Amino acid sequence: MAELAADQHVRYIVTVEKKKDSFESLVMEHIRLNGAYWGLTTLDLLHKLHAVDAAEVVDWIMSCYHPESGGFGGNVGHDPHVLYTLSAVQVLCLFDRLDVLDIDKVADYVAGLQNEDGSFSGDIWGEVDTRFSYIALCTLSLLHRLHKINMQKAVDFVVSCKNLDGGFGAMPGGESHAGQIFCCVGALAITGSLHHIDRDLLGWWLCERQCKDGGLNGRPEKLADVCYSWWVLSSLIMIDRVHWIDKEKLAKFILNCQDKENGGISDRPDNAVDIYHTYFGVAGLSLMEYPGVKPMDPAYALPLDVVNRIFLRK
Ligand code: GRG
Repeated sequence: MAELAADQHVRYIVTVEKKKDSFESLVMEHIRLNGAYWGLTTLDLLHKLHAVDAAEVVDWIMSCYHPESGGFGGNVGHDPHVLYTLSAVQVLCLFDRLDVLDIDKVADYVAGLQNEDGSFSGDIWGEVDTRFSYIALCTLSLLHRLHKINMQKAVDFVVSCKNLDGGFGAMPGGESHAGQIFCCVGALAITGSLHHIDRDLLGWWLCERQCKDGGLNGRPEKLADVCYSWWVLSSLIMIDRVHWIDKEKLAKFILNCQDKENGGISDRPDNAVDIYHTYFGVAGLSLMEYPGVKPMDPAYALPLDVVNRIFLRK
């Protein structure tokens, strides 16, 4: 089996960050904070977080903060949204620098996006999606502020998005999709509500995502994509059914998507690499206990030592 080209991936991540006028940097302009989470978490998983200047990163993160609302934008001067707020909190967790936050202000921003039916909007414009339920619960939990929301209603909304096939969609009645399943299972794991899941039924749907090439897809009839290594495996781990996947075939698929010379991982073999698939490829390998990669927490999507530091120190 091919090996993980860890040094090349580290070099790729550090250079993407520096090449501000590259194609990848330009298309990621509006989601830069999200990209920072993907890149920096990958560096940490590969034991190389020190390859970047922590103080510089923290200053930049805080330049995306909106003190009036308490939320973070995807880049300097961009509007606040829960997705970037979670990324900011996650990156600050990586560097153990939550101390720079006005924690109650940030938590109030997130809690203020909860709707009457328990769902969460992504920002003031109101779009509702189970992604935002997960993001809100994950952020508030990392900040030790879950008590600021109506947790029962938050759980009830997620459960109302469960389908007959055992999966979950973006809204009640929405098609089951591995990305949304991660969000709903993660939300239920964080709130201690996994008993709402039929583990065998969902485990069966999730393990059917493994394609002949060893990779995982996000829903029936679709092509495998490296990112589903994370969305599917993390969900299977949370419901204790990860042994239903052929891990060796999946690891081989991920490793075949590497650019072994210049670093980076793509969605499928021979495609162009990007930072999103590099993160989810390495994260997937972490969930399969690949040697040299730090273990990850499947619910918080952060290295396990970072999550332990947050919850054991409290
Ligand atoms: C902290 C890891 C972490 C996540 C934050 C944003 C978020 C919460 C979760 C997103 C979950 C999600 C919906 C992932 C799927 C992303 C994806 C590859 C969508 C592509 O959808 P299609 O329809 O692709 O283009 P398929 O593969 O179905 O053809």
